[in-house]
Amino acid sequence: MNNTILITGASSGIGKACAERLASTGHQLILTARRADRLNILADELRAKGIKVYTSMLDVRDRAACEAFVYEIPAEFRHIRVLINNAGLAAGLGPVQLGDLDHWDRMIDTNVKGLLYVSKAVIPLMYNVEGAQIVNIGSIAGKEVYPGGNVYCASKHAVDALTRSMRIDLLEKGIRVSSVSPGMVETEFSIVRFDGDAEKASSVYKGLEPLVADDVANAVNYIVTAPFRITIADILIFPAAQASSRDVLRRN
Ligand code: NDP
Ligand code: 8X3
Repeated sequence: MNNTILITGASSGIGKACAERLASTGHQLILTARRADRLNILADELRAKGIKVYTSMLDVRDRAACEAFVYEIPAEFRHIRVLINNAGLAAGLGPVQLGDLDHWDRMIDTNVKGLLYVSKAVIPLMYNVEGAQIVNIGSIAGKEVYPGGNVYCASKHAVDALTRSMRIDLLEKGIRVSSVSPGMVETEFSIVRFDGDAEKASSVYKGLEPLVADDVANAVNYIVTAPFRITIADILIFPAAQASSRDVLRRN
């Protein structure tokens, strides 16, 4: 049976770039997200290159849907070697005292609970798969905090804690657990964060060259293609113009 890579949030940005990059590893792909139209376009492009792809419209916040999704995976895709927990978002940026509770729920439900729901449902399919591994997409926001980042930073600190905890818990099952923790990557992330305000989103990257999604996908590819004797714990990756959450060099 062929080995499968499952990517959450594959309709855009880093998840989509991972699908495109990892298509060359010889795995078949399971691609999930809420926007099925986008997944289908991507899947057709990959199938045209000879890659076997299964797509599923999945909202990772929906616990029952995560459980049902796993039951529905076709037999030929069930040998899951790699799970990439990428689906995530920031909603808003501002002081906690002015925080929007719906934003908070959305970030915690997606970034933390969604990652847990998907992992809990998928992990049993990874037992006895040689070289099994989970890659969580963390963030510099999971290592540091910055003004107005409060709940997003907390959710990514939770991803960091879960990555380290899962690595310990899954040791006995032979499942390696890694994270990739990027700084600024220009995707739809800031457009989502600022509720579709494209001007505000582009100002985040003004005067610097941010990472592109493919830079992160290359880091994920390094982890996924490493020899099975290696666990890469974490890759922290910045644009050259960034040294920490708050140290960014902008030129006009
Ligand atoms: P994008 O907005 O481009 O992509 C986010 C992806 O997550 C989309 O495919 C979206 O799909 C999916 N997603 C969001 N909510 C859900 C949900 N409830 N259920 C299923 N899928 C969901 O942003 P990025 O590619 O930048 O973000 C990917 C990951 O990278 C996130 O975890 C983010 O926190 C992290 N990250 C991003 C950085 C950046 O600067 N861009 C830096 C560090 C980390 P759909 O809407 O179709 O469901
Ligand atoms: C996204 C990067 O710096 O906006 O996780 O938090 S940052």
